[in-house]
Amino acid sequence: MAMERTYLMVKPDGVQRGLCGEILSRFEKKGLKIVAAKFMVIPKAVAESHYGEHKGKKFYDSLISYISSGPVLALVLEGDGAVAVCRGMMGKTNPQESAPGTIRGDYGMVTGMNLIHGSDSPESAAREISIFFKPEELVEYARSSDSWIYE
Ligand code: IDP
Ligand code: MG
Repeated sequence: MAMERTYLMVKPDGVQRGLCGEILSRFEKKGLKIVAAKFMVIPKAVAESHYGEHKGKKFYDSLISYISSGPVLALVLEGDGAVAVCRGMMGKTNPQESAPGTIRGDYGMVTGMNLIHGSDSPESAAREISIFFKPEELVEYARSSDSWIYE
């Protein structure tokens, strides 16, 4: 197994629409393990660091104000192939192109309000986790259900 950690975040539109529980519940039911969670408003400078790869693109300024516009639910989830599994559950960046059954496909209408962020590679995950969480905030524990999730 390739146990991985990924950084996920219910974006401000997801929080305002009351979808935190619904979204986290999907990941929990799938079998992902919660390693860390934090409810916070992202300071502009932190948003700029997180989305640094998009600096200079035409949507960058609106992306930074959107992601800082209200609280987000920041999460670290763990599981076998967690990065790709979670990206699949999120759906494509544009909710209109996301398959029904995915989070963006079920709840979103436009790219600028697409409800959720998820790391796109294990390397991005490590970088993003370190932006939002201190090492001691990542909780180590045994989960008894693991023996019924993994063979
Ligand atoms: P991802 O979130 O699916 O990884 P990225 O291409 O990394 O997609 O873009 C980061 C975020 O920037 C998107 O989730 C979305 O919130 C926003 N974004 C990307 N492209 C556009 C756009 O064309 N218009 C408005 N917002 C965009
Ligand atoms: Mg991305």
